[in-house]
Amino acid sequence: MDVLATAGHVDHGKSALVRALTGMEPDRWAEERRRGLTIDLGFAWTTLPSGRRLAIVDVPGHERFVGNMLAGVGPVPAALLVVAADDGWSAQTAEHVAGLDALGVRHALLAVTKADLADPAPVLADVRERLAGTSMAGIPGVAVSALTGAGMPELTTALETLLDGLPAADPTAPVRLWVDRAFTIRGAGTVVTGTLAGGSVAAGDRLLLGGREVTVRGVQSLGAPVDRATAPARVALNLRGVAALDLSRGDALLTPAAFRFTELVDVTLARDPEGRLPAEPVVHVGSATVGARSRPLGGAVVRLRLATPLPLRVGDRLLLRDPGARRVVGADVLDVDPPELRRRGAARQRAADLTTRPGAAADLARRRVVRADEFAAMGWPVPEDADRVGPWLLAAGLVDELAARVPDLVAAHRQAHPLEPGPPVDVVRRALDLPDAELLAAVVRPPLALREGRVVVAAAALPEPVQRAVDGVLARLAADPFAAPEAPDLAAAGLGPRELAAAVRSGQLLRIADGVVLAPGVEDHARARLAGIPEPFTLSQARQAWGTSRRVAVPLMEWLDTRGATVRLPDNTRRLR
Ligand SMILES: Nc1nc2c(ncn2[C@@H]2O[C@H](COP(=O)(O)OP(=O)(O)OP(=O)(O)O)[C@@H](O)[C@H]2O)c(=O)[nH]1
Ligand SMILES: [Mg+2]
Repeated sequence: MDVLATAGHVDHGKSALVRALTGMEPDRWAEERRRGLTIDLGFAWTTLPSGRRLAIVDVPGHERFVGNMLAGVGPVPAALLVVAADDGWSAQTAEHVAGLDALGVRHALLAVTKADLADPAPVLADVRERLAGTSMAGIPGVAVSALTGAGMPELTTALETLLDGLPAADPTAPVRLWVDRAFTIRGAGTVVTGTLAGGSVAAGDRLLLGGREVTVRGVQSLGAPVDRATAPARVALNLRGVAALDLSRGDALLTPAAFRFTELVDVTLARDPEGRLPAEPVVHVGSATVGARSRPLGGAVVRLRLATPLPLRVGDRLLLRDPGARRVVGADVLDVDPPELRRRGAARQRAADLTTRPGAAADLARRRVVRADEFAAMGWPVPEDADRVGPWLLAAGLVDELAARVPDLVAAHRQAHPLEPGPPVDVVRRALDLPDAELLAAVVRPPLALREGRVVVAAAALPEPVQRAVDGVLARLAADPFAAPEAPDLAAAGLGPRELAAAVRSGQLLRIADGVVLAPGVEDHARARLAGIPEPFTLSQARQAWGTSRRVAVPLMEWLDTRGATVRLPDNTRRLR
């Protein structure tokens, strides 16, 4: 199915043309029919001779309802511009064309209607000339009469050609259905309608509406139930989990986790607005209309603070309207999570950055690290050279850059805290300004390693005979954790000062004092034994609890003090901390 929206001045014959094309009445309200005036959006559909199905969103032409008009055309990619042959280019022709131009609508067809009342040729020529400077430059034009049916076959043919040229919608895209109507049907409950511009919806789908989850009970398209509606399509969804009163035009039903709401966006104006951009433009996107405050950052780059958060993505086209001056300008979203601008000159710098370095890779470079799902929800593709670590995405080159900084951090920490095997991971995480310690796995490289919550110098391989000797010492310490071997024993095993230093560096032995080595983990053993004796205890009592000599007990006690495992009291006794 394809979807297009009408556009054009009040009374120029939009609804009559929709009626002639579809045989359906687009003016839904009694008041509309009584006054012969479209007030709100109307919906009709037909099957063209080729078999192609076409849904039409019929918009009001009256200047008072331009908000409704924009909500109708917002999510629709193609337009049918209607101009009356007996009236020609008029105020709302201009206003609607400006709106479509700001939205960047390129796929459109001009219908000069009421051809039974006046010669359509001059109007056709005039309108096409006026469209020359817009996104709709060069669109085909057809003269028709809804009254006599003249030109209708040509209009149908031109429509088929137009629809043939529409870019295909992405059926796998996440759903962002901008609601244009919400109502209650007796027996069925809440129903919303909208133009599905991407993705697909089926019964049973869960979608997010603001913060709440709703379930799709059933889907209708063009008045008939369907198993699944795939974009582009007009859809009506029967929803569970929400009352119609809680829904209104401009709400969006979203694929969970695929979008994030934002009230701050940096945009680039599609063209320089004639005159200044208003300080408080009205922003239209999809079927939503929200107030905003604008702040020019430099060049065509503007920061918008929205009065209500919207589920926007990078690349979205917004329409900014100055209600007072009846001026509109298009704006493309460049960033949905922009940095605060505090320093002097930050705004100008930001504008320059966004202008000279657009795109996903540059955005990721500015963020350094971001969760991959969040980056995708902003609307970015994964840059080719980005690194992935668990759920995180890192800017190109960042992993290497950080990895190169870790050895110095570890060395500095070991210098300041010689008794610690290395800095706790959180110290390194903070120094590298990383959001999560799990990222350290990617930046800690041999000979460094992550061990027991610290970044340590990993067990560099020891020469065979040294390793055997160290294993012997460790076996002995496993049997008696406080029996530090005597210097002659170490020497006899081939463990001189150099070999011992290497074993300590590798983390296999712990040096408590000159010539006193114990196994890592001795702290736990020491504390366990001390926990078994009354507090406070003397050094001698501790030594007895450990069953070791003064040669070991004295430095071990001091080592425990330094680590904060024990507290030394004024009378020289100690207790566990
Ligand atoms: N003679 C003639 N009259 C037409 C034709 N098309 C529409 N009309 C008449 O023009 C008037 C306005 O037509 P609508 O279709 O309601 O115009 P509209 O553009 O939908 O107006 P709004 O929705 O209010 O903006 C009606 O009285 C129609 O009968 C046509 O081709 N020929
Ligand atoms: Mg109408």
